[in-house]
Amino acid sequence: MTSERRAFAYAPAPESRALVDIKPSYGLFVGGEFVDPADGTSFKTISPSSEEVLAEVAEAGPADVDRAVRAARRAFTGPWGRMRAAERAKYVFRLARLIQERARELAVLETLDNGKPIRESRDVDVPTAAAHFFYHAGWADKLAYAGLGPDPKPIGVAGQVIPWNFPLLMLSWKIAPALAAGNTVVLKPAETTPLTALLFAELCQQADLPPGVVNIVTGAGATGQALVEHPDVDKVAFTGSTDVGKAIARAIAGTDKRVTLELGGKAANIVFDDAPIDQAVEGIVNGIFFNQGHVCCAGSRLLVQESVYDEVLDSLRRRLGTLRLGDPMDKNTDIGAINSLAQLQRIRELTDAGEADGAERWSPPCELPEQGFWFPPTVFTGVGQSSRIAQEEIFGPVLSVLTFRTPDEAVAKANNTPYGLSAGVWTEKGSRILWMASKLRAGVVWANTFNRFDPTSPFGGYKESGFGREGGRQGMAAYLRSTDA
Ligand code: TAP
Repeated sequence: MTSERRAFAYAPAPESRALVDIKPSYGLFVGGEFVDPADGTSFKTISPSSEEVLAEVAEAGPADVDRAVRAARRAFTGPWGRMRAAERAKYVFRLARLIQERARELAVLETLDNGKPIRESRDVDVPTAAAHFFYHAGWADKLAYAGLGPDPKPIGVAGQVIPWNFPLLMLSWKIAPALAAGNTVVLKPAETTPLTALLFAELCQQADLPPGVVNIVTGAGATGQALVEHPDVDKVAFTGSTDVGKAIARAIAGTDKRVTLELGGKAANIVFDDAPIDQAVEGIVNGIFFNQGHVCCAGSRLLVQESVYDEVLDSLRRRLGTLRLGDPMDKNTDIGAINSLAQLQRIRELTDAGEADGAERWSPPCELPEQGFWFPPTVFTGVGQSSRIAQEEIFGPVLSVLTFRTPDEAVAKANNTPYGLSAGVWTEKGSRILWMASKLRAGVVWANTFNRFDPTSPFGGYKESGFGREGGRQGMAAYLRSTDA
């Protein structure tokens, strides 16, 4: 750190760790209670910022997954399936309230297990998770308005597999609509971030949710595979990488399982020369450095109109010099730890490939802590369209900058990707925003903002970003069977 920066350093302001009671070990949550895995195996979950072991977590094998699916089936054909919709709504609402009541605890636990800054888990992840439960509670007795006929029915048992980047939030995207529609669920969190899902299991107990409505099976990829391939799972909901999404699609092809796949992205964040530059720079920073860039819809490709290239890049570099990287539990921290060593190695490999392809790497002066997994905010300029850092999802705090001259060229470059999850457009012209939105092959197009999420708004991709939507009426439809046919 330079002496100039040290002069303006803030005093540390860590959130209290005492807010959470992490147990030394956790079982699987099946049929409303915590149980030991059939073969007794377990794995450790660590804090990525310190490499400290946080807890020992049970690893579910096929017999455990089967037990969880059977518990979910019993609840579906039993109390949950027979319950009046208005009663079901009360449970979903109660879960929303409990997330709010225990928000501090959930935020601290998420930050410890994931490495993301406490400011983000406290101000974004947890409130948005609660908002998903509140929104979907309202749907439970209004399914006739989902656009699937007068009396749509739940699908049955949902097998849900989620990634590590927004553990509690992705859980809420999965569980809230499934329950509101009358399904029961078995959810597998990511191996590196199981703890908030296990605390959510305690909230289900606190809410007196009938046993088996929500089941949580922890484990690695093999547990997820056993879940999605289980013959008594009616609906598969997966969020994760495109490679695993393709494997799941192959595995369930030929079955009558319903499926939604929310996969990777390589979003273009497009800045025109008439954009409010200061605002755009904030949007660029939020687009790629929020959550260390571990965001499926991250604005990882910046497309800048040539006439404002120098102005945007100068301003961006100045702004990046003010970002604070370090202890995720410190409320002043902007950039936390990379979630795992494996992810750090992937970021290193791709950024090295970017340099080998001839792009120029830049990072602000930034001290990395010695313990834990860290990567500095990084900007690549002179990036060719075919370079790996322009084509592949890095899933880290790394921005690839390209330029364009005309709107047509911006559209062509933005769409030159196998993905199609999101995009951003920065311009003062409303007509240009609408024109661009109609041309961009992306599930979400943000105008003069980036990374905004709302449970009422459907979210999902085109092309290799997957299919199906989460949020809004479209998200509800993914958990319902039409009775029209
Ligand atoms: P993945 O490696 O695909 O893992 C996602 C989940 O699938 C994890 O729980 C993983 O278990 C499990 N899994 C691994 N192999 C499996 C298999 N063969 N069958 C069933 N489940 C399996 O992704 P990730 O690295 O955790 O997450 C990053 C990816 O998620 C990025 O590509 C990102 O873009 C995407 N993502 C997309 C969205 C949306 S909404 N489109 C949102 C967030 C993230 P383990 O972790 O235990 O191995």
